[in-house]
Amino acid sequence: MRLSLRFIAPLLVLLAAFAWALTPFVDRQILGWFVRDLDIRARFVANTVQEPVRELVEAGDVTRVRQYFARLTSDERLFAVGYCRPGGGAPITSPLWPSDLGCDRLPALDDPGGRNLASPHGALHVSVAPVTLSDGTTGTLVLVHDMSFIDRRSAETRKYIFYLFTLLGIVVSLITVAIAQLSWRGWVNGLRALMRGEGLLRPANKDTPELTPVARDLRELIRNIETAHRSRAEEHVAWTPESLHEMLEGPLRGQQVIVVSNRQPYIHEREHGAVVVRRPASGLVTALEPIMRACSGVWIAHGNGSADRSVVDRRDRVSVPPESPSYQIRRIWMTPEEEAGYYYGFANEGLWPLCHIAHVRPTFRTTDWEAYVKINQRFADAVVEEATSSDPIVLVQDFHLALAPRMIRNALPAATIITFWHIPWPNPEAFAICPWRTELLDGLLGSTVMGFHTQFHCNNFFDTVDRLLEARVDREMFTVSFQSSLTTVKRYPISIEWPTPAALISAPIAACRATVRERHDLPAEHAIGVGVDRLDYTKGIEERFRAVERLLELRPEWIGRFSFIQLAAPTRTRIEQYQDYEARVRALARRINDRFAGATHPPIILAIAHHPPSAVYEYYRAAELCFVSSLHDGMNLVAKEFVAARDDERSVLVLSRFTGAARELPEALIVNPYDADQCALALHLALTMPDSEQRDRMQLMRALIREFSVYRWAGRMLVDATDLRRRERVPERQGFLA
Ligand code: ADQ
Repeated sequence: MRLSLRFIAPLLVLLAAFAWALTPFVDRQILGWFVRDLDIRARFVANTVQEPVRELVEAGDVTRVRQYFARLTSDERLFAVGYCRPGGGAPITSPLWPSDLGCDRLPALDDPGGRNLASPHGALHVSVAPVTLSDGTTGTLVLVHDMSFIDRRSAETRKYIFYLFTLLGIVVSLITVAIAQLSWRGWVNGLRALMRGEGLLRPANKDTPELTPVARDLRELIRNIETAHRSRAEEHVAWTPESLHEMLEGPLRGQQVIVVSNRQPYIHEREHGAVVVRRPASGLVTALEPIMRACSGVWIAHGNGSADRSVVDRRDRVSVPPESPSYQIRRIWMTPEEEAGYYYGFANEGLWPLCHIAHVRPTFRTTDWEAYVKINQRFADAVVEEATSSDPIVLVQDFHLALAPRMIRNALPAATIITFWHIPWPNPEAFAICPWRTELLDGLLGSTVMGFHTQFHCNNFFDTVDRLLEARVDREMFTVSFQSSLTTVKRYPISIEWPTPAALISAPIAACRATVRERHDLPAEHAIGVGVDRLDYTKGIEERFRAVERLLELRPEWIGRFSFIQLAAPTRTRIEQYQDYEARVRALARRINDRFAGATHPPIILAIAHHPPSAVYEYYRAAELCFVSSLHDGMNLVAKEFVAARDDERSVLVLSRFTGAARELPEALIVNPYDADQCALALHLALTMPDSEQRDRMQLMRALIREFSVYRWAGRMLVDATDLRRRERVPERQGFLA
């Protein structure tokens, strides 16, 4: 309506002004026509009455002349008639003769047009005609016409002009509004198509050529926005929670985002009768929570807390974060048997060792597989229930949910499913051990995008698909085409929060050094190495201890002057292999300490516990070195946390080459954890490294983590989701054009 008014108002104003300007012209024109009519009429009347008037005048009977004139004025237009004698004097007139019209005020006889005269009776028109007498002299016959009818006609004409223009205004307005609405709709549809990206690939819409210049500008604008977002992702510009928020407010405005992971971002536990909320220390939660907060999404996860069931609503949902609820956790429940089969069995005894190749045999049981299928379906069903549109963006996390992408795809074909595999992907020979290898690959290829930490893992995935499935692998375009759907396989290296939360690095380095040494009864100058891991056989904790032992063998000067503190969080303790591993690690630490029992301080300090993040960071800040010796690790966040913790730009990272992190942090001392001599040498090198070299290495590693934070990891996935969603709409249009 407002749009229509914008058209109609100026149009009406213009028409009114035009009518107003036109009226005097029309008046003048009408007056001219009527005056000309009156002159013709006057000549006609004069010609008709000339003869009788001449006879009556020559007869000298003034009374009869007057009577004759009075008869003539019975014609309604003829107001008065008079005769001026050749010699002048008062005219002989009909009764209504205008008093101020004397014979001396008449128009000239040779003037073909008459003269207009204002009188108390209204406007009058005076015209004259000669009356030639028998003595050769010429009198003047004066005909005075009433012009008031012209005023009446003029007023009527003005009225008709008004009606005409009003009608014209209404008709033109209606036509204009109808055309404007139609064109506007066409424009809006055209622009919408452009925004969806259809016009970006098709240079111009042939149905709406008028959109071509707009299309050009819009294409440029969209390209600029895309470039800005891409450059953030690709050109080392820092991503922040705010820029993630911008993405969701901009290109992804109004799109629903659903995260699916086994681990939940908040756990409700019952402690001493009261419910407490815990936030597990997890890079995943740190990265995905800003997205969830910004789009009020849903996070679907296993409810494993002791009070989880008591706080959810009828639909198993709870609002989080507790301090300012902005998104929902939808909890999935499972029986202890289901959890044993799906989580401990198939995921952690089967897939975990299968993918890590850390010399622990994977165990595959049919009952575990059945539980895995069932629980994946439960997660997928929850996604479908939570979806408020047919095309949500679904972020599926990790190896616990390999089948869910296909199950979600079957129910929501238009969904954008981004699956991230947090652990390594092995070579095809190793993967082929799994009895359900094709089912797993099929499940994962339900994804729109499949993400790994490194290109090496992407390549292994390509090789596996190539070897085990009838699929088309395009290594140039990084895609797999399987059962008429396309999966893009990309590298998204995960990282940590930057800047590091102030609470974690608030205590000064010197204070951390002093506190840690005091806690373990070590002297002020005692050198410390630190290791922080879940107590998992893939983390190479035994290899690490052997390297420390070898250091003391090769460089005995460190005996009693160096201790390695290992923080080890118990994990998957129900699984036998993990119980064995813990026993082996404890025994090894004991043996090495016994071997160097003569030293004033033990070489290995083993603290098996889950430490709060602030305590972990205190150790990072207190140590001379951090040793990450994973036998195989998707990324390894400990390496990045350690570097981020060292804002003093000192200390050294010794890093296994079998971690994803080693590809991003070449300034660390990169080692093969299986080579104890090499690792021992690296430890010695770290302990004796000059400050300037420590600073140079730290600065480079810190710069990388600053730019490639966990927000970039999430942001790049969202950028790709945006691009793919736009492209996915194109085939429908191409079909339409064909
Ligand atoms: P994880 O195998 O768990 O992760 P990692 O990336 O090192 O390995 O993350 C461990 C996290 O747990 C770190 O944040 C660390 O601080 C914390 N942590 C370890 N020991 C702890 C302890 N004793 N007390 C308290 N906190 C402790 C999987 C893959 C990795 C990948 C991540 C993220 O195996 O390769 O980097 O996912 O994708």
